[in-house]
Amino acid sequence: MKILVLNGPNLNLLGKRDPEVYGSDTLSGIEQKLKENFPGIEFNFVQSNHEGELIDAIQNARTDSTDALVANWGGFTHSSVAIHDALELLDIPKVEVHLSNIHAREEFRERSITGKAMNGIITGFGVDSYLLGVEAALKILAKK
Ligand code: CA2
Repeated sequence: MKILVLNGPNLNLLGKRDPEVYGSDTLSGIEQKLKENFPGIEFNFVQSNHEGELIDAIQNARTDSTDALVANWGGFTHSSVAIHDALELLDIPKVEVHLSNIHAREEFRERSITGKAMNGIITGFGVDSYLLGVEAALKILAKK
């Protein structure tokens, strides 16, 4: 079982600022927690500040036997039609996750463009959003 975990812009700085919004875990701490909680799963854990790199990773997942995608698109969540379009061409379980609750913040965070092309969105549970995201992807796979 192979799960691609994509992380968008600025998430490389997690744990270094705004712990009241995003918690105090670093991104590598989140990767560790995923590996500890799901020892049988091979995680391909990627962060990029570049939209094109994220799109390349989505496209590669069409052919490299990735079973599911869990993604925190960061700020691209609210702006990227290009990521949305790439996601529509990827036919595996896709779960969007957010550390913070995007519905309880500024109005511009309310809309998820990428979320329209995902199976669902888990938002507001801190690091647990990632763990729940993997659980959700496994549930979808189990029903296939
Ligand atoms: O809550 C989330 O996970 C977000 O995807 C985080 C994005 C934000 O644009 C989304 O609306 C919600 C921002 C990631 C920025 O990462 C930071 C890391 C350290 C300090 C400050 C921001």
